[in-house]
Amino acid sequence: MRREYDIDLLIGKFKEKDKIALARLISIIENHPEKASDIFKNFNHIKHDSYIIGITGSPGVGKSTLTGAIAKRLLKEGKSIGVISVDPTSPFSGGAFLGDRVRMTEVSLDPNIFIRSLASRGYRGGISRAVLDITLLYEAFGMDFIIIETVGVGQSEFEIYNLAYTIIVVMVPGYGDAIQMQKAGIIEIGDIYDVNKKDLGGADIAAHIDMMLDDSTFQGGWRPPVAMTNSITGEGIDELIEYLYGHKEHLELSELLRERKRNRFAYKVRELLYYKIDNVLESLISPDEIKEISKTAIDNKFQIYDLVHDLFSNVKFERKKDD
Ligand SMILES: Nc1nc2c(ncn2[C@@H]2O[C@H](COP(=O)(O)OP(=O)(O)OP(=O)(O)O)[C@@H](O)[C@H]2O)c(=O)[nH]1
Ligand SMILES: [Mg+2]
Repeated sequence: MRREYDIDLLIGKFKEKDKIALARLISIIENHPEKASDIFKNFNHIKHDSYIIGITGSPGVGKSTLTGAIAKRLLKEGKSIGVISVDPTSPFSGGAFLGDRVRMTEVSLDPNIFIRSLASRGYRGGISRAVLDITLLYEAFGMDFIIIETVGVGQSEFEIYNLAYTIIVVMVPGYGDAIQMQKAGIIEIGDIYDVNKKDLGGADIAAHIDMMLDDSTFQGGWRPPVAMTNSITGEGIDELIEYLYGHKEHLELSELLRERKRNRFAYKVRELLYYKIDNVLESLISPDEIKEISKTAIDNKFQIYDLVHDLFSNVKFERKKDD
């Protein structure tokens, strides 16, 4: 078949480190999740591990600019980098691409970096599936580092801490007080905190976070450091990179990196299972049955839970012998 031939051709070029082939394969996986297994089976023998960094924070705090600054440093060390920017403001993929490209212009021209922006909605199988699959493609491509940029904590459609090994939470001067941060769940998820836009102040917020961290206990023995950066001029980036390597080493020396890798795949496995169960459910309960109980529910709306319970109780689940 012509299409399969196309994929083989792309895989061949991909293995020769052709970035256009990488871009094409990402598009195929985004738009045709059912082809993912066909594509990934070509990489079974690849053992390469990329180190995955998550950068998160409210809109406009400078995540993309910071990603560019971090990438610039890592590129200088001869590392290769794959970036995934999840942009919630863009209504469609591609729209985000230009904006982030502008913010990362300097580094985007380097042959050792590949930048992909995604809108946070509108992907078959969901944004987290798309992001995870792109990280797998980056790993197969041989990227040393992967940086995932995403807005927000706790409210985003996918939770970055399931996918990344080191999480950098970015804040800015005037963000608010420590209580707000605690409420937002921010103080729990960071491995490193960064107060960006230090040219606008921010010593007070950095001190606040430090104080709160002093009062916290840490599983695994890592006390998150607090950095201050100006990601436009690059001030403070060296220190941030030091913290990054420090955390990476901490994870590598303990069992924690394995645990984070396990988390990443547990997340993926659960996702794939949900997807399959969804399909099974469709085959077990017909749209007519759903229509039927919906009709009943119009007159007996307070019984909706019982109706669904009864419908579900009547479903026969059988595990196939050869599964
Ligand atoms: N003064 C100052 N401005 C900065 C700094 N870093 C980024 N900016 C500016 O802040 C604005 C937002 O930067 P982005 O990098 O797009 O922020 P973002 O967090 O990626 O934004 P979204 O992806 O839209 O959430 C831009 O105008 C940047 O130039 C900094 O250290 N100091
Ligand atoms: Mg951005």
